Amino acid sequence: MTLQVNINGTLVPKEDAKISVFDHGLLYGDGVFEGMRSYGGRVFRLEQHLRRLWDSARAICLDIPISREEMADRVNTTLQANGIQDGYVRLIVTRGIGTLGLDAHLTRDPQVIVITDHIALYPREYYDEGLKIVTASTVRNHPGALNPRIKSLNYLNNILAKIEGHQAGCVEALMLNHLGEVSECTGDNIFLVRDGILRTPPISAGILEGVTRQAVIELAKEEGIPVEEITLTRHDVYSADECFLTGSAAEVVPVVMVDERTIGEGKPGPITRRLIDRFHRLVRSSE
Ligand code: PXG
Repeated sequence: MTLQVNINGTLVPKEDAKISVFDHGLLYGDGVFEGMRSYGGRVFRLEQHLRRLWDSARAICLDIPISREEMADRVNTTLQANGIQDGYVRLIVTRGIGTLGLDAHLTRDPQVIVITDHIALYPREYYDEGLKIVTASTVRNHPGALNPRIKSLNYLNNILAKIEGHQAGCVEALMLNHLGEVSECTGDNIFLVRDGILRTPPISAGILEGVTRQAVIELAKEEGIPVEEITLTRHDVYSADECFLTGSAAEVVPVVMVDERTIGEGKPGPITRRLIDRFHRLVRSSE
């Protein structure tokens, strides 16, 4: 069965799922998106993802032409049409067709796209043994230039850092903000454990407010693990007992080496393992 893509409320086979070359989403990366996971046919924290999508759209003066309820309906219809239980969902809202100039006022009909697919998960050994990552020289976008809280279609900042990661033989790369502080990875948030305390950079470090990040903070608190959203430096990373990343695609994945420095014991730590376990139980219960 060919995959069906939802474009503006209509399901079309993926071969026919096409957008105009005059769409400002293509011409300028002008639009917003979300990446979400479904477990057992239900999207994990759909409302939070929709809230973030609407917040991102508002921040770039883009009116999403449908209601959140309608968007949620389209997500569920598309998952069902493709018979997807455990999968990946991508929402895209582009600025729509315009002129070849930058002017957003001259565009019309934002395009609303829902793609659902089976997910290509990270290999099992990443979770069992942990990842090795490097710090990218590409600095995370300055919040005053393009706020990382906006999940815009312009992801070149992250892509440039990810290329650096790949060049160093890594699947993720750590990004610092314009002050040299730890911000996040290219498609994941970062957490450290030191002396039993869980630490992660605050939103003010210039990061995306990850849905998985929020879920892990809540789980840690339930487990009685103290959590701090606090400025972190590379020194804090190198001297951490444990490190892990969170993201819709990766879920919770341990990190055991950063810039050739071994983190803690060089294997996934006990708090990381506990939170991975708790996270798996949470997504299965679809909270
Ligand atoms: N930071 C950035 C910059 C991201 O793009 C996260 C953190 C984690 O957020 P969530 O809400 O997913 O916990 C992201 C996630 C992918 C992929 O396929 C991931 C993201 C974007 C595009 C692709 O891994 N964003």
